[in-house]
Amino acid sequence: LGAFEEISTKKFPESFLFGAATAAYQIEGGWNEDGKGESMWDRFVHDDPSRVKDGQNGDIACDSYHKWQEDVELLTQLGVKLYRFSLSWPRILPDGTPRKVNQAGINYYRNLINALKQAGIEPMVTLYHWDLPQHLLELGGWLNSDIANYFGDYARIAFENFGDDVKLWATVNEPKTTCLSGYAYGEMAPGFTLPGDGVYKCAKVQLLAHAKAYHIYHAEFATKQKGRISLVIDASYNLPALNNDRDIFGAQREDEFTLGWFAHPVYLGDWPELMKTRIGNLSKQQGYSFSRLPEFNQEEINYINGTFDFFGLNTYTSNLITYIVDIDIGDPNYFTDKSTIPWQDSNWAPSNAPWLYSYPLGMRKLLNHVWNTYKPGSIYVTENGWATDGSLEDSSRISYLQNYMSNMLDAITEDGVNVVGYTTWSLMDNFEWAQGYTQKFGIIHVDFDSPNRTRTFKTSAYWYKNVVATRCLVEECLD
Ligand code: GBH
Repeated sequence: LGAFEEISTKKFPESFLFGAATAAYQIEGGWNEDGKGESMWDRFVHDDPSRVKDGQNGDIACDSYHKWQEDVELLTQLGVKLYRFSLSWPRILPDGTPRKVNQAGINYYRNLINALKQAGIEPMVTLYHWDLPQHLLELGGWLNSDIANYFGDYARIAFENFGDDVKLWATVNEPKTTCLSGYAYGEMAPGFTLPGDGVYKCAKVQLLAHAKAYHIYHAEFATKQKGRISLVIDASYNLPALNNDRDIFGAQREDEFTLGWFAHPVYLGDWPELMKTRIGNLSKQQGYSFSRLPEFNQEEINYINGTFDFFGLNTYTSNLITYIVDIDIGDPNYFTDKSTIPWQDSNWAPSNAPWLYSYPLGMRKLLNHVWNTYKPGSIYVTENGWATDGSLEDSSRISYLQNYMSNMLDAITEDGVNVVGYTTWSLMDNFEWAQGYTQKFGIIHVDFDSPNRTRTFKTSAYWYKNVVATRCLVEECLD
C-alpha cells in the first residue's frame, strides 16, 4: 500500500506556500549568550546528560544563533516562500516574566525577520516549541494555570516587537507531545512521570495558554497587524488493526485521545465526549471523587472554543490500532484510559526513527478527517518529514516526501481540502531532543563535528527545490 500509488501529475496551486521548519532549541545554540535565560531544556540536559543519546545537548546545536544569515541564504537557495521557526522564550524574557526584556534576544529575531522579508520569505513564528523558562518550571510549569498568564505577557511582547512583519503565528507546538513525553513518559523535559493526572492538567494549561495568546492577539493587534494565529497539533492517521467493531472503535478512541484531545476544545468546544466519560468512569472506579481529566467550566469552554484562524497540523506517520478490552485499570494512567495499542505495519517503509513509518495514504486520509471534523477554513501542514542516518544521498527521504506530498495534493485537488502551505521538517539536521544527533530530519546536512557547522544540500534538498520551482512532483506536470 502507498508504495505502489501513483504520484499526482497535477500542479500545486499558484498560491500554495512551500517552506521549511525548525525550532529554537533544536538549532540555535548560544544557550547562555547575550543575556539569554535558562530554559527547562537547558536544565534537563545539563543536570543529567544521560537523558539524551550520547550525552548530547543543544548548547551549540546548528549554531544558528550566529549563523542565521546562512540559514536565510539556504532558504533562498531552496526557493521557499515560508520559514517556520520558533522564538526562545528565555532568550527574550530571561526568567519568563516581563520583568526584564533581553534586548539582544529581540535584536536576534528582528535581524532574522528582516533578512527573511528582504529575501521574500514569509516568517511563520511559533511562540513556544518546548523551551519553557526554567523559572516558570519552578513555579510549576504546565501544571500551574498561572503559566497561561505568563504566556500571555510573553506573547504580547512578541506581537509588539515582531507583529508588523509576522503575519502567521503558531502559539504552542504539539501540546500532546509536551504532555505525553514531558509529563507522562518523562523522556523529554521536564522529565515528569505523571501519566494519570499531570498529563491531563498539562493539556488544560497549555490550551488555556494558547487561548490567552489568541485573545490578546485578536483584541490588541489583529486589526492593525492583520495576521493569523493558531495552535499546532500533531496527529497520526489511525486505522483499525482488524476490520472488526472492536478495533474500529479503538481507532476512534485513539483519534479522540490524541488529535481530539486538543482539537475538540479549540474547534468544537470542550474535551471529546469519549474522553470525558471514559476517564470520568475510571476515576470513579479508582476511588476519586472527581475526574482525573480536569473539567472545563462553561466560561473556559467558551474562552477556548473558536481560538483558531487556521489548522496547524504536524504529521509524520500512521498507526494500526488494536483495542484492548480487558485492560488492568488498577494503575490510573493515560494508556489504560485510552486502552489502545498503536503499532505499525511491517510492510510500511521504516525510517531511522522507530516511531516513523511511511504510509502515504494516511496523509490524505488525515487531512480529510481534520477538514471534515474541525472545519478549520484552511490547513497548514506545519511539519512533515523523515529520519535518516544523515547521509547526503537520501533517496528514502525523497520517496517519502514525494508520496506524502502527492497525497496532500490529492486532498487539495480531488477532495477539496484547503491546504494552503507546507513547511517540511526540517530545513536542516538538528538536535532531535532525547535522540540527540542520532536521528537526522534535515533536507540539508549539518556537520556537527565541525565548529563551522557546515551546511550541505542533500539530494532531497535539490529535489525539493525543483518541486518548489515547478509546483510539480514528477518529471513533467500536465498543468
Ligand atoms: C515533532 O514531533 C517535533 O515538533 C519536532 O521538534 C521534532 O524534531 C520532530 O517531530 C521529529 O521528531 O519515541 O516512541 O516515544 C513529532 C511528534 C511525538 C513524534 C513524540 C515522536 C515520540 C515517540 N513526535 N514521538 S517515542
